[in-house]
Amino acid sequence: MNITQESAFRTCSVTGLRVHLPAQKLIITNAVAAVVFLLIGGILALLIALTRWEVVQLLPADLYYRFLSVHGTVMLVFWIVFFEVAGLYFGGTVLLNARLLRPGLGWFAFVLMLAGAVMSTLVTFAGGADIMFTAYVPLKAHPLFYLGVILFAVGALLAVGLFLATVIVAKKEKRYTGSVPLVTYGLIAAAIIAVFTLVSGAIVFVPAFLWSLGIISSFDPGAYRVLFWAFGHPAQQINLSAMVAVWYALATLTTGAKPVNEKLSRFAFLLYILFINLGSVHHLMVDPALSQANRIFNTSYFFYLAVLGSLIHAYSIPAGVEVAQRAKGYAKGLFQWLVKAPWKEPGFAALAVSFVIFGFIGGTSGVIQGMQVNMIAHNTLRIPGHFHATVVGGTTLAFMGLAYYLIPLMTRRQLVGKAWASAQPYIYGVGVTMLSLGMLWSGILGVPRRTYDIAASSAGVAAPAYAGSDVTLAIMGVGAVIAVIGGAIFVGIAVLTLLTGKKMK
Ligand code: HEM
Ligand SMILES: [Cu+2]
Repeated sequence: MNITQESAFRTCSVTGLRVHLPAQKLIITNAVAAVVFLLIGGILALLIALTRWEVVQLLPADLYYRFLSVHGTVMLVFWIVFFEVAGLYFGGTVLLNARLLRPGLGWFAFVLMLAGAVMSTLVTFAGGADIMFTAYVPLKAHPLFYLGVILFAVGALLAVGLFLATVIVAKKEKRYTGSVPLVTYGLIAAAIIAVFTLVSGAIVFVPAFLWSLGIISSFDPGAYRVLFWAFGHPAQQINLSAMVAVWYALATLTTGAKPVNEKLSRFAFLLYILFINLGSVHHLMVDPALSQANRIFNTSYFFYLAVLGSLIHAYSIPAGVEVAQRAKGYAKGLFQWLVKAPWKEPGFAALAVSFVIFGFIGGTSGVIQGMQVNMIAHNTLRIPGHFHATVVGGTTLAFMGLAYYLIPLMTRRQLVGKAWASAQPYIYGVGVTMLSLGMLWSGILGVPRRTYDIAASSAGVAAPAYAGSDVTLAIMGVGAVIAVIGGAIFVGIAVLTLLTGKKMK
């Protein structure tokens, strides 16, 4: 098949979008890989959450640390990035009416990513990398763990490059007119941040790999931490930009909303690119290696310019929905537009729940803990409490919402269990809310993160250490069970649709 020819395209009978078939295959394959890693991460999530719930304490200590290490990487890197690559190919081709430039390169990138992800996951399961998500030097893992991460990062970098080249050529070939759609613009912002992030990842993991092989004799832990967070925090800004882009997409898909002020929304994405990296220092607030001036400037000033970007999106997305709803005639009083919103539509439910959890729990706790309060929040459960509201309640749920449209559109199969899909965002949302609040609240009571047994860690401390945490950890544990059920429903719908969904024309 000549991939540039019209025969390489089909026209979607539902949306009228033109779909480049080689891109479609890559989108499906990357999304499937993403869901498989989500499944692995979700099973581990349940096990570690039921271990942190002290009265249950399910796993033995060594398995808790091992599964925590796998859970963090599999979820935050493999699930999210595979899905993002699928999203980039979608935003760069289908939304632009364009062809994917080099499908072969896309497959090469996929093979690298898959090989890397499988390698580092297996090594960690085998006990070769019980060093948790941050992999802080001088904790040392088996060389294949680092090699796996490096292969994955190189593959992801190639995929991002392919996306950017595809967008540029689409413009040259006049596949679309005017500026790129806002959703693609948000994805371009994510891709630009991704280049910086993945290069930083290489800069930190390549020496760690050599150090683990014994080729270089030492790796300064202070330098490692600074370099690691040049990768670790910007990676979250990729997730943030991609999530916001998906929010705009879901708002349009489910209510017909248009951005009320497109220029302002674009400017907000620009703020992410320009200022978000400076915020990375919040991870190093208690780090003795950095000067006080550095920490204060970054986390008390520059950081807020990125927050401003989020605040702009936080108003413009609901405003877009409101304008679209009012135009449909739901204009009575202040809130008829909201009451009459399509709450049973999976994409809208995912958008709304993800928006609320991200905004009210994730964003606020992030702004609070990203400044001086970090001095008391650091290394307590407040930290995972914050980021489960952002990357789980926010990004993961938004991606699930998009998948409810992406999967039928790409596989031409009807979604299996639409009623379950309508309920899923609410179930997942209740679970993640309890999980996050339980963690945040436990952390406020002083409960440390990444600790198998707080009873042991508080030995010798006058009672009542962590008083009340029995209740807050129970809230976290019950929330985890509900969230994992919600996650399982999503995986079930995705897999069943792929395998048994009724074929559409
Ligand atoms: C139903 C869903 C989930 C549950 C119940 C859950 C639960 C947990 C628990 C209990 C911890 C350990 C906290 C500690 O002991 O310090 C944890 C850590 C973590 N989780 Fe999740 N999680 C879920 C989903 C996710 C998702 C979707 C992501 C990423 C997109 C994620 C990313 C992480 C990360 C990065 C860590 C920290 C690992 C580390 O400290 O090295 N989780 N999670
Ligand atoms: Cu951060």
